[in-house]
Amino acid sequence: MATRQLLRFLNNGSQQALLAKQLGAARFYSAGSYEFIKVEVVGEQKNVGLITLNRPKALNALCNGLMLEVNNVIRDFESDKKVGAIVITGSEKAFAAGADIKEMQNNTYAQCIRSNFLNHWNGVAQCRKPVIAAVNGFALGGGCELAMMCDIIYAGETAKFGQPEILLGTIPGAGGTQRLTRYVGKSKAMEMTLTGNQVNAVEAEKMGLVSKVFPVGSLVDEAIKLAEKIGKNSPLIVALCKEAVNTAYETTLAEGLHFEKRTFHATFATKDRLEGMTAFVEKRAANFTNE
Ligand code: DAK
Repeated sequence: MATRQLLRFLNNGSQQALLAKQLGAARFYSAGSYEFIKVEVVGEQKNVGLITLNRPKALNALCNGLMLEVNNVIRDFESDKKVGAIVITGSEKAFAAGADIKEMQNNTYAQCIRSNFLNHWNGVAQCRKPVIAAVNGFALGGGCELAMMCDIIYAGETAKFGQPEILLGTIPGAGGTQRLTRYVGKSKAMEMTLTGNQVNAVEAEKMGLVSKVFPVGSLVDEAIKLAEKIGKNSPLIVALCKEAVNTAYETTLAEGLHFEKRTFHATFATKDRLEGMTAFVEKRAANFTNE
């Protein structure tokens, strides 16, 4: 049976991704292949990976299976040379209303420790390609944290961000006390995490959580346009730039500046740096080759 036929035969996205990998066919993204997400490659150049969270009855609550599918697809997009950047979105009503409360309701501490509960949530944050969150509707708890794992957040006018875990008798577990504080500062992070209060798109933009706000209907297109624009640059240099910006969160200013300078120096070891500067001097568009 041909690889694609065999892959279609399996109706479980995670199984498919695993088999696709084993068969060396990591670039198989079939619309109906996943249980909790939709996966497409979009944009004029077909260079943008689009993941749409698709669990509408539960407002895209991030159950285990959904996060496993997201991680698998992120890995596949990472290894697909044609994909320059990735967009993650949800529905107009909800980006995601958090981790699945029903799934974790009866967990015990011992179970959490034994299974290292939800440890696999890091896939998006670890992706080396740029990831853009396009948030319409609710981004609550793990939904807000998933958006913050992305590199850029675009919001639709109806977006609502919040960390309501305190109302459930727990605290954020995937960056709500750490990434949110770095995004918006201590006072606003404390207010949001200690009350569970939500902020709307305009407030989120003012706080620096969101980089731009768009009408609901054009949000995803705008996010794709942004991803396409990033995708025109050298993938190699984009990855270095992303790493350098992220280093700002992990180090002192002096260490970060040193890392940035050395990384800048390192770009002079690439053909794309020479091509970029030569194209400028020759007044033409650069033709990057990822070398
Ligand atoms: N989990 C499970 N089901 C959910 C859900 C969620 N988070 N949010 C909504 N749903 C389900 C509802 O139960 C309902 O299903 P049925 O009862 O009809 O079967 C359906 O979605 C529609 O929801 P509502 O009827 O409530 O819709 P409304 O429009 O009235 O309200 C709402 C929308 C978003 C305000 C409300 O649904 C809501 O408050 N949802 C819960 C929001 C929340 O508390 N989120 C935080 C969850 S805790 C970690 C990683 C992640 C996390 C922790 C650790 N590690 C890596 C360690 C994350 C934790 C969380 O996110």
